[in-house]
Amino acid sequence: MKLYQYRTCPYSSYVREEFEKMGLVPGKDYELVEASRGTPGREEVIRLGGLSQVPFLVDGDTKLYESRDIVAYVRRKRGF
Ligand SMILES: N[C@@H](CCC(=O)N[C@@H](CS)C(=O)NCC(=O)O)C(=O)O
Repeated sequence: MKLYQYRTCPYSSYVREEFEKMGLVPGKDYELVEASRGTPGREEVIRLGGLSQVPFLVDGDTKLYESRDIVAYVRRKRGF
């Protein structure tokens, strides 16, 4: 599971915080990818999802842009 994001984006912070509440550890349970504008991470977001927006989650074939959808998806996946 990869979360494309950047530190000062409030929607990205919300997702990171909710992941932390679920006990998910970056670097262990998911990969954090720096995706502020102009970074290779942002290019990947556009290539994979078609939009230049973060946070963006990729989990296998699942690709999600909306922070609330990302949190809801991972909650469901973790059985919360
Ligand atoms: N409704 C979206 C909003 C996401 C959003 O507005 N993200 C901003 C950054 S915080 C963004 O990607 N803006 C375009 C950009 O940074 O190029 C969500 O909840 O995830």
